Order: sequence, then C-alpha cells, then structure tokens
Amino acid sequence: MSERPSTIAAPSLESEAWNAALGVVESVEPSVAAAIRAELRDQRESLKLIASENYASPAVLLAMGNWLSDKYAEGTVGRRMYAGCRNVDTVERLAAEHARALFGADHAYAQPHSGIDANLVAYWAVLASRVESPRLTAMAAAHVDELDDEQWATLRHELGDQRMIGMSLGAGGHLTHGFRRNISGKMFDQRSYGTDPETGLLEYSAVRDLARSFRPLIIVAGYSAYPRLVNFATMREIADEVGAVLLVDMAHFAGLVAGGVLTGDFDPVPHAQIVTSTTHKSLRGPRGGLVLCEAALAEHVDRGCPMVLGGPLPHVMAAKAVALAEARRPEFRDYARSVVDNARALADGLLSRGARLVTGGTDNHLVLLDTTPYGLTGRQAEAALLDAGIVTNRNSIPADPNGPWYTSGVRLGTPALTTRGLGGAEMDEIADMIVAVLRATTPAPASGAGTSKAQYRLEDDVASAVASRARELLAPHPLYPSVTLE
Ligand code: DSN
Repeated sequence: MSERPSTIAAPSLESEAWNAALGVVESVEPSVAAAIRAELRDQRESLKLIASENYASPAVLLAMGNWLSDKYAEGTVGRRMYAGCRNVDTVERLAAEHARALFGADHAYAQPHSGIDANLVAYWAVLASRVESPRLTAMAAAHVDELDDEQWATLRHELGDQRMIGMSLGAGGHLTHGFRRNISGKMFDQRSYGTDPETGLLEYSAVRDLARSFRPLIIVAGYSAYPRLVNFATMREIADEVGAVLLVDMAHFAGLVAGGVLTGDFDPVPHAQIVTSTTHKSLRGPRGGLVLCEAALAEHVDRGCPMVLGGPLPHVMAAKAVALAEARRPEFRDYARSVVDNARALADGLLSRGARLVTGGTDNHLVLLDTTPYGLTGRQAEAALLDAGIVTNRNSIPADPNGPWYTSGVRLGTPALTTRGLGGAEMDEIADMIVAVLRATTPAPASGAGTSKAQYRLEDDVASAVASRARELLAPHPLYPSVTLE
C-alpha cells in the first residue's frame, strides 16, 4: 500500500496481532479463519477496479474487531435506552466530531449501517420535519403506539402523498433514489430525471422542468455510476424554487469531498440541507453509513435508531472515527487528487484505444465503459475481465438495450488501486489490458437457440498474458505490506 498513517506502531506487531487473532478464530471454526486468510490472498492478487470498494487501514480494521460489538446502545450520545454506554458515547461522539470538522457540517450522525440505511434515515428525517402534521410529529417522537387506527391510517396516507425526484438508475442513480422496486419508490410518489441521450450529461434544465411540474418534497442528487461532477449550487437553486429539500447522496464521492477535490459548487455540504454517505468507498473507512445535516434537521436525524435502524454497531462507529481522523490528515488530500488523476489516465488510455465511454470521459473516480462495440453484454465483459485477473462490475448504461441484469457496460473505479499506490502509467497499462481482453472475447451460444447474454469465450493465451501482466503491475505495490500471515 502507499504511505499510510497507522496507529499501529511496528509492522511486525501487525503480523503478530493478526496471526494471533486468526489463531483464536481457528480454534473455534477453522473454516472461517481459512476464509479470512484466503480473502487477503485474493485481494492481494486482484486488480481491483470496483468503483465502490477500497482498502481500509490496519487501524480501521482493528478498531472493528473487539468487544465494543457486544454493547447495545439504542438512542444517541448521552440519551441511550440502555445503561453502561459511556465508551460507546466516546466513539460515537468522536466519529461525529471528525465528520463535522472534515466536511464542515452542522451535524453528523454516525450510526447508519450502510448507505441505504443512511438514505432511509434521511428520508425519514425530512418527512418528520417537513410534513405539517401533529400526527406525524407524534410518530417521529416515537409515540406511534398512542395513535388509534384512524389516526394511523391518516398518517400513512399523508406519508404516501409525498413526492421525490432522483436520478434514474439507467443514468447512474441509485436504487434508493426512488427506484420503484426499492422501499424508497414505495415510500414516495417518485419521478426520475435522466441525462442527455447524446452527451450522457446531466441536464439541469430538465431537472428544473420536472421539479416545477411535479413539486417534490425532496430532490435527491448524487449517483453510483455517473462519471462527471454535479453542480450542487444549481441543484439547490432548483430545490429552493419549488420549496423542496435538497438531499445529496455522496456515498461514491465522499472521499473526493473530504480530500478537497470537490469544492465550491461541487461540494454538496454547503448546499444541501441533508447529505448521506457510506464510509467504505472513496472515504476508505469501515463498511457503514453517515448522515450530515443542517441544525434544523438534527433532532430528526438523531432518531434514526430506533425509528429506522436496528441497534448501532459501536465497533464500526469506532472504526469510522479512526477513518475520519485519517481523512483529516494532509496525506488524504494527495490521495483524493490521485484517485481523480488516475481515473482520467484510465479514461484517456481507454479512449486512445478506441473504447466508448459514457459521457466521453470522467471528472471523478469512475469510468463507465460501453461494452456494445465489442459485441458483449456487461455481464460477459465482467466475467471475461475477471478471468484475466481484473475485477470490475457490470453496470447499465443510459437507455441500456440489455436491461439492469445483463447490462451493456462495466464500471471501473480507481479508489482501491490508488490506495495501493498505482499511478497514471499503470492506468494506461490497465486500459491496454482491458481492451485486449474485450477484443479477445466473443459471445458464446446459449444452450438453446441463439446467443446467450451470459456465455462467452475468451482466448486462453490473452487471458493468461493479461493475468500475468496484472500480477507484474501489482508486485511493486503490495497490499497490507506489514501483514505476513502464517
Ligand atoms: N453497491 C454500491 C455500489 O457499488 O455503487 C451502491 O450501493
């Protein structure tokens, strides 16, 4: 890994700590210890280009594996439903303090277990704060048992009337931004905004038109697969014009905000009333979620558990505090800049070899490669790349002819390989390897008539040559170099 701050003193101590810990696991269930060891081997050997994954530091990982996990702590700091929470209060308070300082937010809530949970907490908080209803206020205050059946029916009706707009799944939005089959699409009457069919770019005028005609309570901005920046100042103007709340899901690009790459109009925190995130993607922390909000929403957000969430995970909040402390260090700014430089180098390398990219390039940490010019579905491309040691995930492209399961694209991201210390020259090499694999892959017949959207053939010599190049590229950049497992 590249130079990383760590609170663990000496490399040999890290090896000793993990070997001893795995020995304890092994004495109870050897197969689990074996799977943990195998996972490190797999991650060390693979060229990880999954845009939503990263490698957390040893300090972050170790903060999770301990007895903080044993504590119930429903409620929030200083206002728990269980006794004996002073140490949980310490780690939750620290995580929130680091998050507020890092992002310049009024308030931070570190309990969500994931990005989906963070979005649900945020939706709930906005509903609870904005709907003019004494009954809803009663519900938000956890007095729901006091409502009779008629009041409850009225409340549910009021909730069902609320409206939201978000980026469509096909344009790069997330399931929780109102996708019909997701709970968010059932909580809200939802409409999607997309991107320009020619350029693939977000069209603010179309968002404005939709907001004016649909009058949503919430406008969701943010994405999982959009390779460009979003102007959050413009999104807030649109929200203000129609009296909506701007909610930004920055799960994918939180590290770029933390690292000072996304500033001004492109930093969501000064513009949105509420911002959600994960902590494990570009932010490089433990698997988990986070909500930031303006002061007016704080009391509603803090009711996330138990209104929306199960009991908090104190060990994960401890790891969030460590990761957020790491992200406040100057080195993290260099890291965030390198993530974007690497994504540009990867995009340029692909374009120069004739690949088609959605929007024609990238301004952030991800690249969306159209696999149709190679005659492949995203699923075929993803599987062929994996055979050659390159880990990606298939992803829809706008107006995808193959639907969300097979798809027509692969999403490539640079946060993980940047953590390992790879740079622009290696990104160009990786672009060459990706194109070599896709050119050497052909769709294979289905078991019935015609061609399957899943079966493929990759030329063996190309697969082995690319896998060998992947190993050579990774060799000078060992993952967790301070850890040698027995
Ligand atoms: N699963 C995340 C991603 O890969 O983008 C989003 O939830």
